[in-house]
Amino acid sequence: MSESHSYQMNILLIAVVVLALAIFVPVVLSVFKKKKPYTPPPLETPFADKEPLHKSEPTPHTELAEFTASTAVTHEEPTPAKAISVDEFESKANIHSALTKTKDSFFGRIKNAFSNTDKKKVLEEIEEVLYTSDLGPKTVQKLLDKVDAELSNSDMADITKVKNALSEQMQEILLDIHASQKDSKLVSELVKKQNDGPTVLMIVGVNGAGKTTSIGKITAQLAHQGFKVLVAAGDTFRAAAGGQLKVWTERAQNTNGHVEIFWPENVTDPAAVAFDAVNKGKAGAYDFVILDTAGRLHTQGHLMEELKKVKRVMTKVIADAPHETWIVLDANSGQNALNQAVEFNKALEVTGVVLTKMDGTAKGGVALGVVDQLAKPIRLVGLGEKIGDLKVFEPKEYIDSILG
Ligand SMILES: Nc1nc2c(ncn2[C@@H]2O[C@H](COP(=O)(O)OP(=O)(O)OP(=O)(O)O)[C@@H](O)[C@H]2O)c(=O)[nH]1
Ligand SMILES: [Mg+2]
Repeated sequence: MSESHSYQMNILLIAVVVLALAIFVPVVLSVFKKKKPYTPPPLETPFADKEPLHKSEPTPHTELAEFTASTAVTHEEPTPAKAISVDEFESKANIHSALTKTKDSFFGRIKNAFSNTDKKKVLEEIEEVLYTSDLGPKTVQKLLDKVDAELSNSDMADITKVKNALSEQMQEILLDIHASQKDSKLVSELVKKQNDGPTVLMIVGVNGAGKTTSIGKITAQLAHQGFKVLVAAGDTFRAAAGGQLKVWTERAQNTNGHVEIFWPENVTDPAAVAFDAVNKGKAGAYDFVILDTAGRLHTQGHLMEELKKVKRVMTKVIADAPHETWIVLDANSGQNALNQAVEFNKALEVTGVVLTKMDGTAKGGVALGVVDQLAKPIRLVGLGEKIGDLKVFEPKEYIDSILG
């Protein structure tokens, strides 16, 4: 074979190979493309069809570890607070107008039960109203027993007599427990002022109950009276919590009072904040130290343990501190507020209740249930978002408000 012929054969061979590749490569690629992609098996979710626990609860904090996380928390400086006008401080809010909706849903509905003159039927209707008024079963039974025992068949037609029976039972539940705060109008009259060192108040409760807001209102009032107050930012969980407290502190300062915030940078352990705050309060001759805490669910055992520790460390500085431990409850939580109160009390032995958001709620009946269940006084009621919207709880006024 001549050299030129062999060269031509080689060219031909290469051309055939190139042609073959041009045909087969796309075919092979398309086969790979068509191959079904891998899809993982569905995750097993055995509880997917179940109702979540604590459906109505606020979003819980996740883990204790996050409370004591080593990541440094730097302060988020809030916008400075505006000066408080006298109008705002001297709020006109009162429990009578705040409880209009509660009265309508409570005594308003009881009144409607009087279309009937048969005692048994009237009692049944009253029972239904009471059971849906956030009082709790134990309290409902007491009220029903009273109405049943006090009234004869003919009395049942008399709404005034039923009202008086209910009022008497309510007084029985509320008056004795609140005897020590009778005629008190100010926070300073509710707490025993310590002669030696600051009076320490610890404020606890679930998320969003109104702890920080109530502390702001309490502080403003104390400062306005001339007390020296240290407010401690013990909510180290939420980055913005200290800032929120600072705004309230500034507003309280604007009442011409001496208020300071203790908000240490980069401290993530709430027990450390509490310990240092009480120390500072003692060394600085403060009249009051008020400790804000992070909201938590009463069902979160580890977070309740943490709160116990916060309380315990304060005794290392002042043996009987905190002198008051108040649980803040949102009146709108109704029956759930009763559970919160019971569980927080088990863990911390609370000394009183601050019942917030009483303005406009139809669930104001919860006050009666909480006192009956807890056997602790309601110290204060929140009647709005302004600095002066916090009043000492007065049982008689409360009873009159819900019985119309
Ligand atoms: N209408 C009304 N709103 C209130 C009252 N008290 C508090 N609030 C509002 O409730 C919301 C929550 O209040 P906070 O003081 O932040 O509650 P908190 O318990 O400190 O919340 P966390 O720190 O998140 O646990 C705010 O919008 C307050 O303005 C009250 O008595 N009446
Ligand atoms: Mg708060």
